[in-house]
Amino acid sequence: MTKRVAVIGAGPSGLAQLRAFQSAAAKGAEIPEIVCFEKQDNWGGLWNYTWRTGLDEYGEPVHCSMYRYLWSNGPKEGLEFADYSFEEHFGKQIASYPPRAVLFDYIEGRVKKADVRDWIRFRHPVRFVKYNEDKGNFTVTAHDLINDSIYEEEFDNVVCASGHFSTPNVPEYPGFDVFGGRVLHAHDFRDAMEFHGKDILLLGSSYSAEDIGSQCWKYGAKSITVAYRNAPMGFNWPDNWKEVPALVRVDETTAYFADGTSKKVDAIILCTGYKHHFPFLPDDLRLKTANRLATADLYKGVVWVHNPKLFYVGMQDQWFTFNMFDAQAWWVRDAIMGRIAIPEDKAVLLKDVEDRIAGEDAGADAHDAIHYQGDYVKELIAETDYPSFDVDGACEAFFEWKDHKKKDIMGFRNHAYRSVITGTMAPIHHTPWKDALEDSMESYLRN
Ligand code: FAD
Ligand code: NA7
Repeated sequence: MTKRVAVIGAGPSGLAQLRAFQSAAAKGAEIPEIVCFEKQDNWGGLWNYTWRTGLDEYGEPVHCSMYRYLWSNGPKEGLEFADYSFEEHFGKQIASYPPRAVLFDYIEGRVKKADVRDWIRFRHPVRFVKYNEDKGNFTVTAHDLINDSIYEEEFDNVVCASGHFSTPNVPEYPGFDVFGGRVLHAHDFRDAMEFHGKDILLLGSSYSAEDIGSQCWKYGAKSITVAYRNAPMGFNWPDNWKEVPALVRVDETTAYFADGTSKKVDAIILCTGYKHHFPFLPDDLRLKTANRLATADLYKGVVWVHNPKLFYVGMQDQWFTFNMFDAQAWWVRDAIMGRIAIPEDKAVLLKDVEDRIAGEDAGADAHDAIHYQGDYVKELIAETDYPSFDVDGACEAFFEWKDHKKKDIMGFRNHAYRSVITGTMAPIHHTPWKDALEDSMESYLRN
């Protein structure tokens, strides 16, 4: 009987999994039956933008953490699919930091071409996964939201690709309950225009704080104050942008910081990160990890060490994204299809995890971290037929990107890089990022 494989999520990671199986089928291999469960009504994961926040029309937590005016926060040359270049999709080379809609279109283009949409059951959140010791398989419980019916099916393997930047980490600080303005998490931030002319406070010193602050600056916030817990981001910020030490408390109008200073603010945006959150998995299957490059309990970064029939894709913190998900998905496909053997000795799996954690910990800085993840991508690609590409070249794009940010945090998106897939240089975008207020796909592609 044909194996059955459940894929949870049709974001970039889940879609990479579908494309991996489809590419094997296209080469003549007999592949398992694939069922992808997706809780949203379309594919693309976080890139499937919605104006909604909180709960959706079915009462499900809204998955989207992206916002209007979001442009790629790293060069597209670092994430390009090795089997589907930007040039193939757009018919020409495009500038290096595409807005959200452009990247959505690119993600969608590859899976439309692969013709895998029928493998996906949209509006079907997975409610539970259980391992059946007696049968050696999984029972997946899903909710068909459209017909409001809950049902079970059995699968030989499960690939969890449900993402980990959707369930917000929401700290509380004294006085939030009396503060007169809005307090929201980055997950619920949508439109920077809301903060035009306002004094805003952001907590956090990572990507969300940097980018949401930059959006608000671009669209006319009066001032931006960012409170860091451990270390400031330290960029050369515009005049109306200030980094201050940790928030201590707020009252009705004012925020007070650890260095004794204070600032009257209109709104507080918590850019305090996300949680790996799998409410549909029982204790014996549920990944519990910090947001890091070497996750806990995943052999080769993808195999659940406590039950190697379960796989996770895309659970690492990310320098590499789409191409790393591909490398993982191709590897998982081959493990499921018996082309790659997973060691039977659990001690070997655990040692692999330990070594990966030690490898990450041995790195001193972002430069080492980029190399570390690049090496991981190379390791996986070497073991499958995913098209090999110049991973070191992608690392170089990341190094240049970091350098450009250091030089000009509001100008780094005006640079262009060379594709490591086609070798072509990207054009410089026609309008500097800070002036490109209209960021539709049509406008971006006018290069
Ligand atoms: P997701 O995109 O989160 O997709 C997971 C999918 O699983 C979703 O479709 C969700 O609906 C579905 N799902 C979840 N639970 C269930 C369930 N129980 N049942 C069924 N389906 C379920 N990366 C970049 O490369 N460049 C960027 O510029 C960039 N910007 C980012 C900006 C923000 C604000 C955030 C939060 C992330 C950004 N990322 C960026 C990183 C992002 O994580 C990846 O690009 C990518 O979206 C991860 O893909 P994924 O499939 O692993 O997860
Ligand atoms: P990250 O990268 O996980 O960063 C979370 C930030 O939030 C980080 O600076 C943390 O501080 C800070 N944090 C966490 N808890 C608190 C509390 N309690 N108080 C103050 N500050 C806190 O998440 P991001 O949302 O920035 O990025 C996630 C993805 O979204 C990323 O891949 C981007 O591409 C988009 P710390 O530095 O630990 O002191």
